[in-house]
Amino acid sequence: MADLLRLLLKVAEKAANVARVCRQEAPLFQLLVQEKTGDDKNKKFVQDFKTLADVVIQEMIRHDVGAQFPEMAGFIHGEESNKFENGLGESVTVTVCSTEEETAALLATVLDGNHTAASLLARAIHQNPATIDSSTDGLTVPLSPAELGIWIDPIDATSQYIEGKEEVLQEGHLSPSGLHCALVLIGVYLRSTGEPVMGVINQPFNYKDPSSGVWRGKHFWGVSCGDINVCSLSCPKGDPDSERGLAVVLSSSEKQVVKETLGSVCSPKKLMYASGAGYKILCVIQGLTDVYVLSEGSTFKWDSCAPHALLRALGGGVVDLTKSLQSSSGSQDHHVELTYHQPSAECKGADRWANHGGLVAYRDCSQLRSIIGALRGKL
Ligand code: 2IP
Ligand code: CA
Ligand code: CA
Repeated sequence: MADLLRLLLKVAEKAANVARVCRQEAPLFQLLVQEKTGDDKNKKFVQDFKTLADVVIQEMIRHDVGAQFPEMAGFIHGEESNKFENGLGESVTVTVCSTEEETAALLATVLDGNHTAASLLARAIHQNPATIDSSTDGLTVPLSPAELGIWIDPIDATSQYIEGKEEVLQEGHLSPSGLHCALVLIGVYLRSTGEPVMGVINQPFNYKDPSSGVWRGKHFWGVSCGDINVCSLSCPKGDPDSERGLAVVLSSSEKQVVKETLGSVCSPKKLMYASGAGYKILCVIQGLTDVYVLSEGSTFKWDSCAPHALLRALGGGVVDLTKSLQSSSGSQDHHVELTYHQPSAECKGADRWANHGGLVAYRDCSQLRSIIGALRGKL
């Protein structure tokens, strides 16, 4: 299944192109913002954003993967619903058609007849991205498409994507907010057990060329199945001459008791805040922090599946916080790792796929144990 990995890297790059095109045209971008309603609303936000870019990207990935791996077609899920309502109150189902012209015509109906915008989007969707160097040669992945499912978050950290603050990233430093927090996340899991086995992360706004003003992206990938654990990044080395304590990243909306408790186990200045659930897990993957702790059920399967696979490839993982606090064997217990195949039957809409118990993303089991130990009895 190394072919699947190469395809996912390619579609994620195409997705990043769509995300960049949508931001480049300010008037187009205004058009794309639509409010979510009903059961699909992420209850965490009073107002959530649903953009046509999100829907288009998700459908494009679904289309391309389904075309090359028909066995997976019914098992490609994502955050967005492909029903879109245009300014005239008409409901349009967004799909990727077989030609650029047909896709442009369909998108024009969503965009209330704005053919310029529709053509720009259709071009990005149908364009083959530049080949990306992924060094996946020689990689064999002993899985077959009929045993796999996919979770897509077409754009994670939509609020940062829409706000559009530009930051210059510094090597080795976590930067709390801005366009770089927006990520394309594609995760692959085993249908039988729900384990995440492959993940691709694309960061569309990694670096802006100062002379041309053009944004460049960056991609990350990982495979973890059986004895095969490969990641595009190597496990970050700890600082050898420091007895530094833990570094932790949280959401700024995290509970006060969690902030205070973890503040006391962290080294000074190592309790940090950042936007984007995917970006926070990516910070753990890159070694910009040690763990990401979230005490609420405000993330979903599509947020964690892809980065979870990369962490597993590096020897870490993502556990359910509530279950870990209850489990007597703590982090030794494999049942506390998040899984991706079963909905919560008692919930409706997007909530069926929430990571209800909160989570801890980690690279190192002993650091996970310290976090669980510190939080036990506090929540
Ligand atoms: C969001 C996004 C938010 C995150 C939230 C996710 O996904 O990643 O940033 O909140 O949990 O569901 P926070 O930044 O406080 O961690 P999306 O942008 O796709 O809705
Ligand atoms: Ca998300
Ligand atoms: Ca999203």
